[in-house]
Amino acid sequence: PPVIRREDYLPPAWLVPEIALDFTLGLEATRVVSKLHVARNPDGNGASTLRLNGDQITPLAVRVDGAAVSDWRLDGADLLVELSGDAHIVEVETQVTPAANSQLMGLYASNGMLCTQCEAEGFRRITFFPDRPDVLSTYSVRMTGDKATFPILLANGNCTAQGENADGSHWAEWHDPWPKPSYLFALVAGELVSNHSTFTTMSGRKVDLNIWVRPGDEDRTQHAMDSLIASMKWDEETFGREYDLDLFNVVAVSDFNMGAMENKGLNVFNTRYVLADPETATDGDFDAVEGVIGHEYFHNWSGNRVTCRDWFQLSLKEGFTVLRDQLFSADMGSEAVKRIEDVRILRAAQFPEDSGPLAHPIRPDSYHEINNFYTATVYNKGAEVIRMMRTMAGAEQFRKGTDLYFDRHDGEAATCEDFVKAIEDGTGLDLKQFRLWYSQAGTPQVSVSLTHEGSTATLKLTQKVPATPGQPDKQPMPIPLRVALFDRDSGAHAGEKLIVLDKPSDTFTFDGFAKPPVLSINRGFSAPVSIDFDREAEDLVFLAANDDDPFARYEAMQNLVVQHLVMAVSGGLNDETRAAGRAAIGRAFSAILTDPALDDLMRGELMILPAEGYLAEQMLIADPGAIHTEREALKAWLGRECADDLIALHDRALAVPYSRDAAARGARKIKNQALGYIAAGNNEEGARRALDQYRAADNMTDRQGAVLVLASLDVPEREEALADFRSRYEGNALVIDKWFSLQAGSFHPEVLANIRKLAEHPDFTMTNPNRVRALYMAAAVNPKAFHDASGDGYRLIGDLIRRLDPINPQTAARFVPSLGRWRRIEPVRAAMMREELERIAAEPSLSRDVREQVSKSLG
Ligand code: HT7
Ligand code: ZN
Repeated sequence: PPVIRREDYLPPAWLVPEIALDFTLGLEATRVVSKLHVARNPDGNGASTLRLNGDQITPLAVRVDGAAVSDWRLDGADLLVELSGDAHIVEVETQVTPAANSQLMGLYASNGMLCTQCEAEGFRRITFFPDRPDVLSTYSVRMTGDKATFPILLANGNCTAQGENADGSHWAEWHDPWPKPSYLFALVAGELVSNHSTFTTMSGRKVDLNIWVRPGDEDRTQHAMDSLIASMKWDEETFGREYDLDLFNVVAVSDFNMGAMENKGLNVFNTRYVLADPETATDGDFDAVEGVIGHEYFHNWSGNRVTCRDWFQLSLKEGFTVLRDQLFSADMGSEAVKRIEDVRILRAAQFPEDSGPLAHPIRPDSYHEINNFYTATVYNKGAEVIRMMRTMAGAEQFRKGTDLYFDRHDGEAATCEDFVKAIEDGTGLDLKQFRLWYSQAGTPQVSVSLTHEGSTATLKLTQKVPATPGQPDKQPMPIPLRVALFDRDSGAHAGEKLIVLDKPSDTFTFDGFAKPPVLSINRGFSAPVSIDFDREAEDLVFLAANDDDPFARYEAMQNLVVQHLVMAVSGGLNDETRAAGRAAIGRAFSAILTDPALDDLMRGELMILPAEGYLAEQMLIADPGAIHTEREALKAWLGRECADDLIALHDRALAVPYSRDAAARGARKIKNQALGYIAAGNNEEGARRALDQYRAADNMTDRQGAVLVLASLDVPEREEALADFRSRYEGNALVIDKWFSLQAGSFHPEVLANIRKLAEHPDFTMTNPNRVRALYMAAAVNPKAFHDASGDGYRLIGDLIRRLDPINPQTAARFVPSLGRWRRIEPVRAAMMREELERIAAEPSLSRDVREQVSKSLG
């Protein structure tokens, strides 16, 4: 497949200021008539040929200015029409088969209803169109369908007319006044019920809000509605952004490739990010609903009103919108905990991307398949890059920059460069060198040393941006680091400073220290870098107990454990140093368990051990077996060493009644954390407590937490809990997904055999992405299953990719990166991972999605 390059961008030859779409709906066959008002683009190349993209559709009729034409041509999947003048009306008829659309791109059937997914290039699977984000049109949509099958007919914008026909069908017309690119088009038809509310905007306009779900699900929509209203208010207050239509619809569908989609005025959501009640959703699920509802809503400005010029600019809308949703969630709950969670996600998903064969800058230079670039780099690192600008400018100045960006580019298809320029102009920052963050891939490594002489502490920092595929040499980037130096005796510091390392190496001096201070660096994770600082365990214990920056406190605890486990895995510990290392960790851990000044949400966060994947990232070549063994051994040791405190914590938390307030959520978090350690230290005690917790549970957080622990144990209580869980939630797809995930993600000795059995379970299906992810993504990220020494875990994922690719290539391709990590894994496993990739590569008809990921991974 051809490579698409950013530098080859050309403006479109033809624009489409208006489009009218007429759908005759059917699950098996839907007829589409599109009427395009096309106009020659004064900034285009003047070509007389109109190129309309298509994908697996054929033109049934083509008319130009009302007259049928026959001299149209197909160029691959695209339709070419010759036009003589500067403006024409081009009509094209197509027919699609939604029920056969297992890719879930374009128009497809889900659970008896029809819905669309057009980002990035799905619109061309519905009708022929210049399917690129810099062609903006106003859309009018007419839908006709059987009233019994499709009682609700929705599209973007406002409903302008509706009526009934004598044959039992009915119709509706929708008009969206805001010009938009085709990827934001949406249509939904089916039997739906809504939770309705209203929101009055800051200028006093009343907006109707609906969350549409299948009948029976409406009782689980209130949290989504509350989150939507909170998002609308927050965006007005924080970014000055007001909603711009009289109606905002959200529809939940059960078959969806990603989390949700921000179609103008008609967001389509994976049910997973809409439906939540205490009985079926964990606290984490509630938070995810709030975050994704916010994210999609915020796109109304960052993505829809100002869209992307081309798909290389994806981070323009996604990075910025992720930052906006992170700030929103931080304001809705605990800022400290949210920051830690976001960094954990970045490290788990983005750092490995940046250090592997699929590394790319947040603004990529080329791609084969754009679906492969909806990555943690574009989204999460993109957000971090914008967050750094905010840190350097300060929140108030940053807001001036974003106001300018929205004003300047409203109604346009913009670039990342436009964004940076607006931030530069609005804040007064000089971002010339900072732009490198957009073009250079790889996680910068900052080496730190701190010396002390007289009363002066000298901080020496050196940066290195590692080579990545296609980018062997890198330039130094501006790295904003929030630092504080603690006095050892008082446990306090004289104030935090922001320093910017923009050279390969630099020194910074700090006066007034009689004794060597303790350095707290990259506080709040002010830069998405990895810090290399070899320091005494006692300094980390000090920071874990005293740092007033919650992220830095968490980081100290993580570093303490990472340093110890990396040494342990590499065979660098003897009995004595192992005991000393554990003792230091034990002291810090026990301080966390008992510190009365900590709130439980934060305490729960601090109790989490670094993930095995993150530990592997710290090593040039990792042995996943050794990492697993050492980490589990440390967990068990902590479970035994701190047993009394853990049991006291578990008992205290068990006594807190269910509520959604922060204290009760904190109690549930430490309850599950404590249970995990208790079970690691003493399987029988853990199993007994877990089963009691399960039986007494009146909410999903407690229930899932108990099953999570039991699923990894080889005890009789395991079967009881798993069987009860399944029968209790029979028919609830989202909870049955959990049932699959809990088993596939477990550390049970037979986990791989269990996964193979689950794949044969009648509730398993390859056509529902949530179910596929529930089983197989849980397996792919489970180091015990995936890295099993037999290589069967690699085979499991390789087989999945080959079987899933013809059904849903986009979802299949998302499993490739796990195998692509082979270069960083010890040689025996690496060879087996590579072999799996080669087996996939040998398939004769791979999708573009999987082909690109596999060949880059082998490359
Ligand atoms: N902007 C949306 C991306 C998305 C998507 C992309 C490709 C294929 C299917 C998809 N569904 C949603 C979601 C978002 O980031 O807000
Ligand atoms: Zn998004």
